[in-house]
This record gives sequence, C-alpha cells and structure tokens, in this order.
Amino acid sequence: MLEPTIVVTRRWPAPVEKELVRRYRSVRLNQDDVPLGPDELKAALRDADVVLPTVSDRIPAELFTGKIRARFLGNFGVGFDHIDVAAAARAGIVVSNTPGVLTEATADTAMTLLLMAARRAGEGEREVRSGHWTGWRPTHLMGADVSGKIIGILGMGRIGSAVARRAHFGFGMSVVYYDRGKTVADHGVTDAVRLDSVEEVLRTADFVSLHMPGGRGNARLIDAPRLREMKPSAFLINTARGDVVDQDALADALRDRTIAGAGLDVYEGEPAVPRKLRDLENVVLLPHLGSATLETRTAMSLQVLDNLEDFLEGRRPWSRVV
Ligand code: 8YV
Repeated sequence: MLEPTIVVTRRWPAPVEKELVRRYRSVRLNQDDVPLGPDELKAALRDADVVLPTVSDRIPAELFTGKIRARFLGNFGVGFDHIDVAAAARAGIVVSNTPGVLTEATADTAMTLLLMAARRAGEGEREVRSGHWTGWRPTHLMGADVSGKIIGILGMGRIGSAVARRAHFGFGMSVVYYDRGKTVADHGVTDAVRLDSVEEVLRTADFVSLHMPGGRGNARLIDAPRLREMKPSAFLINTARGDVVDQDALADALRDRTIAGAGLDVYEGEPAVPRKLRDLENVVLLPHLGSATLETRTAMSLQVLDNLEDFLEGRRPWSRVV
C-alpha cells in the first residue's frame, strides 16, 4: 500500500498529527474534533485503507458489513471493547491498540480517585468554590484513612499492578487481588495475597480498584449482590470500563450507604452519566481522563504511528489485537 488513505477520527496531540501528515499524503484529520457517527465511521471503513479510531468510537459488527476498503484499524487506547474485533477479523482487518504507555498515568488516576473519595476532596472543593466553607472544626468533612488499609485489585495486569505498587510502597497499604488468568503481571509487591474469588476480594478490601477489560466477559461483574459483599466502610474505584459495574446498583449502594463511597473515571454509555450518580456527594466523578497527560497521550499516538508503519511495511504490528 504505497499511498494509503487514512482517516483519523479525533484530534491528536498536534506534533504527532504533524508527523502523520508529514509521513503520509492522504490523511483526513477531524479538524473540529466532533465524534463521528455510525454512518461516518461506516463510510470511513468503506472508503479509506486505514482508520485510526479512539476508545470513544463504537464500531460494532454491523459497521463491517457491505463493501469494506479498510485493512487496518489502529486504535488510540488500550481498551478495544468498543470494536467488534471478531467482525473486524472476518472482514480481514488488522486491529492494534496501545498497551503499556498509559499504565502509569492511569494508575495515577486510580490513586487520585481513591484519595479524593477517601478524603472527600470533591465535596470539600465544591464547598470552598460555592463560598459555603465556614472554617475549621473537629468534625468537618471527616474522611477515611488510606495508609495501612487493604486495597483489593480486581485484574492484576499492567495497570492493576501499577496501582498495587503505588498503594503498597506509597501508602503502606496491604494488597489483595483476584485475577481470572493463571499468570499475572510482575507486580513487584512480594506480600500481595492472591484470593480465590471476586467476592473474597470484595469482602476483604477497604478499597476495591477495578482493572479488568470491558466487554461481554465482564459486563456488570460488580452488580447488586456483589456490592453487598463490600464492607459498609469500603470504596469502589473504577478506571477500567463503565460496563463492568451496574451503575444503577452502585448508585443505590452509595445512596443507602451500604458502601462508603466511589471514584469513577468511566461510565456505561459515555458521555452520559446517570443523574442518580451525579446527585450523590459520596462519589467522585471524572470525565474519562485516566490517560490524559500530554506525555501519555503523545506516547499513545506515537504508538499508533508505529503500529501503522509496521502494518504498511508488512510487519506484524507490535501491539496487534487481531
Ligand atoms: C483511560 C482508556 O484513560 O486506553 C484506554 O482504553 O480508556 C484509557 O485511555 C483509562 O483506562 C480510564 O481511566
């Protein structure tokens, strides 16, 4: 493919967009950064050789039907549950993602949420901004200690491991975890305890942090019965995918204080966030910015470029998904 036609679905860090345009002659950038609808995504798959989507572009099986010109989907993001990769494979399309480079930034976000939820930082910030703060008093906005508590990691891959290290070495937390896989990433926390089930982690931990992939296999894994397994003093942190949690059941648990609080960066049906969650004080809500640092988003976009170059030069892309 000498002169591939390339569609980029969203704006990228400017220097990397420049590099993309320098390397390839036929690049269609999304100047306005407006999300492409299903018809536009289908048209891109039909008319372009390469589509470079992001984690916010839903590409279900029906978009791969009919005439397809695309041969390569270079996803900007590690999660690829938004793409029906089986349908892509059937259509003969190679899909890649961007693992590794966003591990530390996303783990930082999980810790941000954990600390904000435990120390009621969102509530405090809203109080100061609204002019309602009346001064120091012994019972004002009492939160929960983080140091010395137990963190439960569900999904001990790269990001789960990076959170475990931060929690353990930075905050003196004990680590318990569960992972469906037989082997887990080298997390480096020698006294981390592997438990036998999701439920055991939920029952044991003071902070539960989710790090499994989204999609069918884990849909609504954290549902009402599992939320009831958590301690009333415990917090749930989600930087994985929104559909891993039953949002309605979570809002009920937070409202009824059957758990103490939550910190969320991801939602089912983004960018909509249910009113039921937005109305609660004991949940910290971030707009899916886990990997949103200049350094990390630059590294992610460069990784998409590397994958694209591999593909176009006939090599197996370094982080090929299918
Ligand atoms: C997120 C992501 O920022 O790459 C992905 O798949 O969604 C990340 O960029 C993170 O997982 C959510 O906190």
